[in-house]
Amino acid sequence: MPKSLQGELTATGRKFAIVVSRFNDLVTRRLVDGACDVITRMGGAEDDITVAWVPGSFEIPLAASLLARSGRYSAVICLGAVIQGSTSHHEYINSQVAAGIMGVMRETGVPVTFGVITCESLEQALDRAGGKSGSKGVEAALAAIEMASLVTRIGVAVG
Ligand code: INI
Repeated sequence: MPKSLQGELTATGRKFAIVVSRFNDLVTRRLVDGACDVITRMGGAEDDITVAWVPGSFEIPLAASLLARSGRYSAVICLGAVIQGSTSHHEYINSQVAAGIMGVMRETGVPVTFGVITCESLEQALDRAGGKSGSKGVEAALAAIEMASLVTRIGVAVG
């Protein structure tokens, strides 16, 4: 029989950090609400959630890195909304943010999840922030909860 390892969706007793961009905050405030809601529904305490606001998504990786390195959090949840405008600015931001967040996760060993919406319009962004297409905030928080548990279980399994 193969030995199976899976994270469970319980946030009880865990501390989470959320890094969120103030740019497009009509959207990102909803992502934070969705993430906090799911953490508390899975047994986490509101007092165990720290929310760090950064100016724009480009600044997310630095704050995520500092929080992950602090050793205080089971996972870091990154939230933002990059909306395609009339310039190519968004293209530079998108590629750097995704790579930056992945780099923080690899370098620290702390789960860092990606809840940055990338889309063409404000309407699409709102759809993905608790509207008709679900919530990237909820998705990123669920992934953080599951990965935090999995990291603990892998630690136990490999001694
Ligand atoms: N930041 C975002 O989070 N979303 C955007 O859509 C966006 N656009 O399109 O410009 C954006 N720009 C700001 C950027 O993230 C930095 O804060 C800025 O360049 C300063 O470093």
